[in-house]
Amino acid sequence: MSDASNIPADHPRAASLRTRERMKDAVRDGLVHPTGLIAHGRGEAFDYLLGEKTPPEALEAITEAARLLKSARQPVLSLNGNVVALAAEACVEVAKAHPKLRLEVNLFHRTPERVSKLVSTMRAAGAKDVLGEKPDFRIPGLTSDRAQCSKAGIGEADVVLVPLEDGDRCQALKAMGKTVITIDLNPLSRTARAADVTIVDELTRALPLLTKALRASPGKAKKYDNHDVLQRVKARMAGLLTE
Ligand code: PTJ
Repeated sequence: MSDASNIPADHPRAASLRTRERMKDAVRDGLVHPTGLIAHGRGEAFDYLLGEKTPPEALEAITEAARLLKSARQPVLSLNGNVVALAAEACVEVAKAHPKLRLEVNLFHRTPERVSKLVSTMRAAGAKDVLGEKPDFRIPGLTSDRAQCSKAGIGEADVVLVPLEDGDRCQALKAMGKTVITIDLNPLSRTARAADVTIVDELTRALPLLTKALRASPGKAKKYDNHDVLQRVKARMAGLLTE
């Protein structure tokens, strides 16, 4: 299989194969870091354990995430290479649903060229304002390049949505007193466990649901326990394994 046009439409996993092609092209174009393909494969494996469907626990987490984002003083959606390659338009829709939310490119494998390409991709997808090209702030306690961010974005944010995150930064953001929301198919990851709200779902399924929740009128706040949500989603995955 050399490109997306060779994938038969009736192939049972055509959608997944097309996404793989898109990720491969995004590596070629310098948007996704090569190790992003490994992260994607790990995500695919965990998605099997969800039956490739949004679980009810993710819907609970999405409702809580929307509530936190709507009541935030300065909410930020942090973007990495995988997130932009998979879901640039869906991220723009989230931002449109919540005009206070700022978009910021923040990378683990940071180069100025990659940041600029990702910012341009977001602009081409309809984003008006994307931070990240002029970092003027460092996240304390992080030695990786991911510490470099914008004061007006992640630096001053009180609520940060960080999909497909690595654990170190999640913990560093928490240590700064921020509320962290993540989208991560792996409920065992350090990020999943450290975040305040973990949406265990596939990014491209979860983002439109988040947009819908942001547009909905706020319902009554329900008690939310992230540890309990993670326990239930793990039990769901284990159940699927033993079916
Ligand atoms: O673009 P950069 O340089 O910032 O690098 C981005 C990656 C993703 C390479 C970097 O952040 C990384 O290595 O991440 P990790 O530590 O592999 O974590 C990514 C997490 O996202 C893993 O737990 C995966 O299971 C999960 N994941 C992968 N694809 C998806 C996903 N979760 C939801 N939807 C997906 N499509």
